[in-house]
Amino acid sequence: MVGNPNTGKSTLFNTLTGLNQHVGNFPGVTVDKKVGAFNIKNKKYTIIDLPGTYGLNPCSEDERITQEYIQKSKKDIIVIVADSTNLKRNLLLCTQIIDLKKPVILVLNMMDLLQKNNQEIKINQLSSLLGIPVVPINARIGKGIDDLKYAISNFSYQNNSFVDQHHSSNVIDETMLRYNKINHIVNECLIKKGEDKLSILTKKIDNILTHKIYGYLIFLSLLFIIFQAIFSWSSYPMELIENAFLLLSDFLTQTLPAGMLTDLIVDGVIAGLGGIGVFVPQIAMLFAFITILEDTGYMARVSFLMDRILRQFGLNGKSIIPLLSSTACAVPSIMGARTINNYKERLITIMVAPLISCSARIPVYTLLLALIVPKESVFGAFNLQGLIMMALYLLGFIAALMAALVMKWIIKSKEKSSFMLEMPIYRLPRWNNVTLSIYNKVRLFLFDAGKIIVAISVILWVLSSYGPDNSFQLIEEKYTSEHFDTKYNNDEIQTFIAAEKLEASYAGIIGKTIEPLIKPIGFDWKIGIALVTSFAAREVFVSTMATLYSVGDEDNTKSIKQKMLLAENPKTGKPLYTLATTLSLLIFYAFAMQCMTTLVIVHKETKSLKWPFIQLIYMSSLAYFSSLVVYHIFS
Ligand SMILES: Nc1nc2c(ncn2[C@@H]2O[C@H](COP(=O)(O)OP(=O)(O)OP(=O)(O)O)[C@@H](O)[C@H]2O)c(=O)[nH]1
Ligand SMILES: [Mg+2]
Repeated sequence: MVGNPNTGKSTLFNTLTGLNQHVGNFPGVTVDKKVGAFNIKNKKYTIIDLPGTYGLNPCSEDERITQEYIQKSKKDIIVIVADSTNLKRNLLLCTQIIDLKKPVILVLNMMDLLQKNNQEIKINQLSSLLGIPVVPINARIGKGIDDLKYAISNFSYQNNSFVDQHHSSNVIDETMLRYNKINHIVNECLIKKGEDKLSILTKKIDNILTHKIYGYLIFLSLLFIIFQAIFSWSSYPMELIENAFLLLSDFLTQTLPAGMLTDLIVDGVIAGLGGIGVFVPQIAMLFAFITILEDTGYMARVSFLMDRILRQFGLNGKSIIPLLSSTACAVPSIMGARTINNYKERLITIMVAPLISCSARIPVYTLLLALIVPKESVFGAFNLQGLIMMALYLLGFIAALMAALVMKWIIKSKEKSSFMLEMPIYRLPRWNNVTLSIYNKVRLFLFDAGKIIVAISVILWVLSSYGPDNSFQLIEEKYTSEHFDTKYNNDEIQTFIAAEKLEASYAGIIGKTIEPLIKPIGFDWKIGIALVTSFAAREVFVSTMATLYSVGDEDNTKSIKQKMLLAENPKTGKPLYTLATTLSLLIFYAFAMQCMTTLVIVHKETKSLKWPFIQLIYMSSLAYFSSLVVYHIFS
C-alpha cells in the first residue's frame, strides 16, 4: 500500500487488518513499514503500510523506505491510496508506478469529502483511461472495503504504460509530460458541481491560526492551557490512585504472612508500581492533547509557524513535530524526524529531542516538586506546581534550542535546506482515535515501564536486603547489647538496624561508591542508587525511592512523598531534601540522558555509535554542571 502522505493509508490498513496503527492529520505520520494481514474468503493476504511519498524520486528517509520497497517488490499488488479531493497530484505517483510495470489498484479514498466539496469522479472512465481497477472508498467508516477486497482477489495484470521513460530525458521533463497527460484525464473524469467548501473553510481558519501575530499567541496560549490542564485537572484522580495503592499495601501487609516474600511484594513490587500508577491521569491527558493537535491538522500549521524561528537554530519547521511529541516520549519522535529531508537538520533534531521533558519525567518532577512547592493557587486559577512544571518544560525547550545552535556551528554540511509541507484540511478529531491512542499509550507506559520497574524493584530489593559477608549479622549483634536496650525502645532499635543494614547492603555499597562524584551537586548515596537504576528509564527513580525508603520500614501508611519529607541527614539531623538538593535533582533529571531506549534508537537512526555517545556525554555534562550551579546558588 503506497500513496501520497496523509491520504488515509494507515486508516485503511487499520480497517482491513483490525490493527491500531498510528493515524494523524498531517503528512509524515507513518515513517516505517508496518505489516498486517486480512482474509478474503478464507485466503490470507499480507498487507504492508508504507510511509507516504509524493513520487518515486525520494527526498527524505521515510520516502526512501517506500521507494526501495516498491523497486524490490515483484509480484505484489500495489494498492495506491489516493486522496480523491486531490486527484491530480495523487495521479503522478500512480502513473509512475504503472510505468514500472507493476500490478496496480487505485483506491480513491475520502469519497465523503469529495462529496462535501461538491465534486464527483467518473470511476469507470478513470479506470479505463488509466487501464487499472479503480475503487472508491471511505476508509474511516469502512465503506467500499468489500469492493476493494473483490478487486484484490480478482486481480489480473494488464500491461500498459503511460509515459515512455526512454524518451523522457530528465525528472523535470518527465514530470511535465506526465502532468500533461494527467490534466487531460482529470478534465475528463472530474466534475465540479459547486464551490469547494472545505478548502474555503480551511483557508478562513488558517487566516487566523497562521497569522503573523495571532498565530503565535494562539499557539502559546494553547500550550499554557494544556499544561495547566495536565497539572491541575489530574490532581484528584491522582490522589485516588495514590490512596488505593496505600490501602492495597496495607491490606497485603495485614493479610499475608510476615516474611521475605511479603516484603518483596509490598516493598518491592507494589511500592514500585504504585509510584508509577499515580501518573496515569497526567499521561493520559498529555496524550489526549497531542492526539487532538495531530488529528485536527493543527500540528502542520505549528510546523509552518515555527519554521522561521527554528531555522535560526539549525532546525527545520518539521522539527517541531518531533520536538512537541517528545513531551510524550523521545523514542517515536526521533523516528519521526525521518521526514526532515536535510540530513544535518534531521541529525540536530535527533540530538536535541531528548532534552524536551518527556512523560517519564512527569513522575520525577511531580514527586520532587511536591517536596518543595506548596499546593496552592496563584491568581485564583493557576496551580503553582503546574506553573513551575511548565517552567521546567520551557527550560527543556530552551536547552534544546541552545544545544541545536551549538551543533549548527559544529556540524558541517553543504546540503541545502528547504521546508515543504502540505497543509491538510482541518478535520474534527475522531474521539475513538483519541481514546484508542490514550489507551495504547497508557498501556505501554504501565506495562513496558511496569516490566522494567518490577524487574528493577526485585533486583534492587535483593541488593538492598543483603550485604557482603557477615556485615548484617554484625549490625544485629551490635544492637543486642544492653547499652541500647536501656536507652531506646524496641521500635527505635529496629529502625536503626534497618538503616544501618541498608547502608551496608550491596545497593548501599553501589550508592556509596558513586557518592563522592555526586556529593558536589547535593546528592547522597540513596539518590546515587536511583541515578543508577533510572538509567533504564527515568520513571524508575520514583519506584527506587519508594523501595529504598520502605525497606525495613514497617509503616506502610505513609506515601513515598511523606517518607522523603521526613528523611533526615543522619549527621546534622536536618531535612535531607532541602530546597537546594531538590532543585538540583530537578535540573539533573531535566537535562540528563537517563534513558537507554533513546540511545538505542539514536544509534539505529543515525547508523552510528558516535552520535548516541556524543549525546550521552553532552547531556550528562550539561546536567551535572547545571545542577552544580543550582545547588551552590540555593545552599
Ligand atoms: N473524512 C475522511 N477522512 C479520512 C478518510 N481516511 C482517512 N481520513 C483521515 O485522514 C487523515 C490521515 O490519515 P492517515 O491514515 O494517517 O494517512 P496516511 O496516508 O497513513 O498518512 P502518512 O502516514 O502521513 O503518509 C486522518 O486524520 C484520518 O482520520 C476518509 O475516508 N474520510
Ligand atoms: Mg500512515
